[in-house]
Amino acid sequence: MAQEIDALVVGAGFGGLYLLHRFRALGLSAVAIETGSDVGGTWYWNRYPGARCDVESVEYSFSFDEDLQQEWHWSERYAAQPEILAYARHVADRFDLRRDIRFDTRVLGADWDDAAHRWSVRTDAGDWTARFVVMATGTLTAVNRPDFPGLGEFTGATYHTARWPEAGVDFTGQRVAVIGTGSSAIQAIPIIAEQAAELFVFQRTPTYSVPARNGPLDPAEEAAVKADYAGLRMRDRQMPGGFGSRFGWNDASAVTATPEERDAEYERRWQIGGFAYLGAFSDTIIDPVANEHASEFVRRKIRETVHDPATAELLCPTQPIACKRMCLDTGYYETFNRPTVHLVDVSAAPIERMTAAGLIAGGVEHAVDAIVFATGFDAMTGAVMAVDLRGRSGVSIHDAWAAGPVNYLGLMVPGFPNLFVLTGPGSPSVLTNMIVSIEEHVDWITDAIARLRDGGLETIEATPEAADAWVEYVNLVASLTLYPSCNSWYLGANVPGKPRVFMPLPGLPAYVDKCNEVARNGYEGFSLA
Ligand code: N01
Repeated sequence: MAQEIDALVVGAGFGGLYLLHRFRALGLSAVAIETGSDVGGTWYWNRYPGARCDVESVEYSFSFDEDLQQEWHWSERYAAQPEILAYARHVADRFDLRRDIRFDTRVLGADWDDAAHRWSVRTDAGDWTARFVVMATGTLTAVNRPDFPGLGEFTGATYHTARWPEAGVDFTGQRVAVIGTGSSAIQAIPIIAEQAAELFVFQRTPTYSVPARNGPLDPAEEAAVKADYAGLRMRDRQMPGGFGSRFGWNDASAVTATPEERDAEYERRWQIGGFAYLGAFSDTIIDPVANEHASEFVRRKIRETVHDPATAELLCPTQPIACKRMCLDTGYYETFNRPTVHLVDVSAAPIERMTAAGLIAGGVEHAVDAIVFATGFDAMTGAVMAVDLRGRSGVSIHDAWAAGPVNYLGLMVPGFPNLFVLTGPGSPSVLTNMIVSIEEHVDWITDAIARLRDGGLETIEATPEAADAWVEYVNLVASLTLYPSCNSWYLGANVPGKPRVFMPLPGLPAYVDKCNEVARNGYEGFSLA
């Protein structure tokens, strides 16, 4: 017998936690179903060595409760995974959310019942029916593990950064291969290199990385933030990515600046560390000439840091900076000065296969004791499509999204009434401070449900016309930037066979204004019944 509730939330990461809190306050009966054994979502799964956030701790945290943000103390400028997980646990306990979370349970599918106006939800531990379903499944959840030939033949240990053993791994004395050089690899490599006897880094595309300049959180800075936390949150929400207002966005153009002005600004921000670098000039993401200036400055830093000129050259990216997500590091480029660390270029001669002893690339076998897959995710759509969602007339999400994700405001898919996607494709999502985007979406969804209830209505659904126009708009905005100009996971290019569509929408403030305007205008673009 299915259990009846008002709202079912898939996932108990930061999105799921805040949804439960808001739904409860609205008087809804709500339950979150979570595959993991605890809360935390991405911070529950990504336990690889060196995992930490690339948004500063005082900004990568909830703003919805003043007492919460005043009482929590972050120890570092960029919190490491265990501390962020502890924060998620604290939020769950402080707001007594655990009683409505079912852990170690996977949502298998959900079918819309048009007569009852409810979703029938199947899990591997029983069934539910719910008026509303929210996919709080996270954007970087479904693991991408390339299907290399011979994978099963390797006799050593294999790991994926996003499914790291809870007990940790000691690589002391081992020969280790790391496949990938994205954000996860760039954080893990310096630490694995300290332990391993030999480390082989298999690089297909070099990535731009800027020093994080992490360290203990300065008590004076923490006090200043807490003295006006609401002000900081408000200013951050005016930034394109919902964070970084303290370092600001320089309105000047890199193209018209003199070489001296450019270098001074890049250097100033390089010293600050982190994403401040991308705010050096206003046209970095839109003008190829401006972008090349910012890119070349990083290449110069790489060449200054890495002693072996051939290795330095291999580490220098050629795609526009920020086209793939920029990385933050602590000692990444310096790691390649260790005699035990070897960069293997697999751009032209890809990894061919695994063998019992290791892996073959470019015709050379590299014998190793362990292989670390830092190969990323089937981003943004992977976790939503892993659930067998069937909307009106049994239409599957796989059919609805066969040519790429279609939705309105990134929030609702036509033909799937009362089903919301949190921070999904078509919204700013991964281009932002995720917690800000989560709060914006949860507040909007909660308000929409309250509006239905107050109006004696039962369903809300995006119209196909509004969704088609929205997809066109997202593509148009992306095409005005350099984001779609390289093979990134933003485009789905990292997963063989995935439709190539630029998924996130650049520009948080304009997006939030649009969502609020839609709500003010009686949810235009949605049909309410
Ligand atoms: O994954 P990625 P990630 N053969 O997709 C390579 C967030 N995050 O887990 O670029 C050889 O970025 C692939 O090569 P290429 C953040 O948003 C945040 O590192 O496709 N190589 C690439 O180098 C980030 O962007 C934080 O040519 C193969 C790597 O694997 C996102 O998560 C920390 C390959 C995958 O890099 C994903 O990051 C960590 C193959 N067959 C993650 N297939 C912070 O907050 C893939 N690769 C700091």
